[in-house]
Amino acid sequence: MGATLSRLIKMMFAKKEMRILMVGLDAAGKTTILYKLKLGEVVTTIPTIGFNVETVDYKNVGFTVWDVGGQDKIRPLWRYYYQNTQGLIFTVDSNDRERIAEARDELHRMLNEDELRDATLLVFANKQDLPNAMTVAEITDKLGLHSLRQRRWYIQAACATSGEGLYEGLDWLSSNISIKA
Ligand SMILES: Nc1nc2c(ncn2[C@@H]2O[C@H](COP(=O)(O)OP(=O)(O)OP(=O)(O)O)[C@@H](O)[C@H]2O)c(=O)[nH]1
Ligand SMILES: [Mg+2]
Repeated sequence: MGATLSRLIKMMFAKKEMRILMVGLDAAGKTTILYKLKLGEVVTTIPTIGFNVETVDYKNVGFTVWDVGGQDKIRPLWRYYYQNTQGLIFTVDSNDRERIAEARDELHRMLNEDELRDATLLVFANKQDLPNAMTVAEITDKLGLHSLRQRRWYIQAACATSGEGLYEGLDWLSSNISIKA
C-alpha cells in the first residue's frame, strides 16, 4: 500500500515527457509556432526542408516538438517521424481557403496510419489575426473532424505571431495524452 502510494505521488510530481509531431501544409505557421513557444519571439522563417526539433517546458511537461516541413514534395517524409508520437499537432492556415481540402486529405491520410492510432490530435487554426480567416467552426467542418472515430481531438484558434492560443493548445494536450512518467 505504502509503495503504491509513493509511486503514485512520484508519478504526480515527476516531470512528464511528451513526444509531439507537428505537421500541416507548407506556410501554415508551424516553425513560427515552434519558436514562439521556445523563445517567446517571432522568428523570420524560411520553408523548412527537413525538420526542427525543440523541447518546450510547460507546466511540468517537457514537450519534444518535431516540426516537419510541409511542402508537397517532402510530405512523404512525415511518416519517418510517426513512431512513438503521442500528440499530433496539425497546423492549418485559417486564411488559406483554397487549400483547406488538401489539408483535410493530408490529415485523414495520416490518421489512417497504424503508427498514429493512439496519437491525440490537436489542430491549431492558425493565423486568426487575418481578416479573412475561417472560424474554428468552419475549419472543424472542412477538415471533417466530427467524422473522426476513436480519436481524442481538439481544435484551438491560434495566432503564432502574437502567441494567442498556443499555450491553451499545450494545456489541452497535456491533460489528454496518456503519459509515461
Ligand atoms: N499573419 C500571420 N502570419 C503568420 C502566422 N503564423 C505564421 N505566419 C507567417 O506565415 C509564414 C509561414 O510560416 P512558417 O512558420 O515558416 O510556416 P511552416 O508551416 O513552418 O512552413 P513549412 O516549413 O514550409 O512547412 C511566415 O511568413 C510567418 O511569419 C500568424 O499567426 N499570422
Ligand atoms: Mg517550417
